[in-house]
Amino acid sequence: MKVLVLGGDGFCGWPCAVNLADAGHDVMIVDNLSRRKIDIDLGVESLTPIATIGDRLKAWEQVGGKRIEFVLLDIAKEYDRLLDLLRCEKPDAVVHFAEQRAAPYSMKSSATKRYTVDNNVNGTHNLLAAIVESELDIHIVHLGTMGVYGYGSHRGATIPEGYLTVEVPQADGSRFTERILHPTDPGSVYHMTKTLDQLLFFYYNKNDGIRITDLHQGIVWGTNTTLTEKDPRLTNRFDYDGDYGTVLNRFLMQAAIGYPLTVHGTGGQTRAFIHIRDSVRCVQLALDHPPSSGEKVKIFNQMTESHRVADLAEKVAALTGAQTNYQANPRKEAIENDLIVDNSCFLELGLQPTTLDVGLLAEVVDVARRWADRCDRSRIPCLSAWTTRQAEAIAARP
Ligand code: NAD
Ligand code: USQ
Repeated sequence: MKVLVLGGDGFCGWPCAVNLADAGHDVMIVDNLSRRKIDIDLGVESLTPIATIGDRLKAWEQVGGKRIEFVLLDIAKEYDRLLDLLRCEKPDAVVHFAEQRAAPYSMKSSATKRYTVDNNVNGTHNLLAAIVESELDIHIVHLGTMGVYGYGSHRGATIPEGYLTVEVPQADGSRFTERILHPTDPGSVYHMTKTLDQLLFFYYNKNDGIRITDLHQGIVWGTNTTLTEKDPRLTNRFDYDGDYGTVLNRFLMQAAIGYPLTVHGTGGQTRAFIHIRDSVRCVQLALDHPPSSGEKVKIFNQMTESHRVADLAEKVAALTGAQTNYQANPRKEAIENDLIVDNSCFLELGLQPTTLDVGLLAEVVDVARRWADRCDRSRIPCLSAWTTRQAEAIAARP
């Protein structure tokens, strides 16, 4: 299969691209390297040293399977080049990772809010419009987020895979049932762009019959896969800073360097998680099981388990002896929530979930210890505030 991996230089995209190449597919990474530029703008670096895209690809050619091609292209701005690329490559599938993916970064300023909306919504829309204009039958596999469903209003209900069956009352007292997109409740400008992506997919699938799989992914933890471990130049990125670091990897890294675990609020927030190795496997499963022609957008909940933030901190503390620092929450979010998720689609396709076992947690701590001297402790706190109220609370932190 010929696959374009949009955003294939990023944390989820890079291990996915090498995995697909290893499986024998023709892989082309399309990336504008904006994430590396944001690192420079923020003055932070991945905890693990990452090679340039050129060195990554050279290393893969030496130690890996099939060669991976690379095209430097901004999918949000370079529509004509994207269309030409599709026409020329005629891919069977496009895996779409190419978005600004950090909620705190999206809430930093009006400039980052606008950039996140422009980049994510235009990128997704350009891809859809270009597929229609190319007249090619290309399966899109998009990385969405569990955050589209929101946290806090489910009252013990199980979150279905994208669609909700509702009963609609009629004036005469009768009712009809309908399968609708699950209502959205985004918790940041970033998460909001993913809810807009969902509507774009719904429309282009209905109007133009584009075959789409939207993966509502939970928080990805871990760093490398067996393939990215094959050579130091293949090493995956490890974000730990207050804007791009995600909660579990941050806790494991904080424990490794003796920094008290930064729990926001009470830590009653419950979130969905998936290990990077399972994330890679899920994308492959989604590519192997495309929707058929005329089928509605397939939506899978790409997560394997849910945890409360405070429980994660406790687990990491038990493993490492770390201290915990409950601190004013920079986000406007529910103090606590339940989260029961249906993920049966991937389980039925054969996913064997990698759960939070002590061995894998320790593996991340080991990676973090190895690169501890690359950590800038001043960049650990999350300082991007959702509103002025949270900004004041952060400023009042002891
Ligand atoms: P990342 O920032 O590491 O990677 C994103 C990649 O896309 C980067 O290489 C960046 O340069 C590229 N990119 C961004 N905008 C682009 C554009 N306009 N044109 C071309 N390339 C562009 O992020 P990630 O963690 O790998 O996330 C990838 C996708 O998975 C995102 O859509 C994100 O929303 C989703 N996701 C990530 C997580 C997670 O925990 N990391 C969880 C759920 C969903
Ligand atoms: N949190 C802490 N301490 C920290 C960092 C975070 O308590 O040091 C809390 C946050 O307040 C939040 C929760 O942990 O309640 C999750 O935060 P996160 O940064 O780990 O995850 P999030 O902002 O939701 O975003 C990440 C990815 C995003 C993806 C999303 C999946 O960056 O791309 O879409 O996870 S999900 O959370 O399922 O929506």
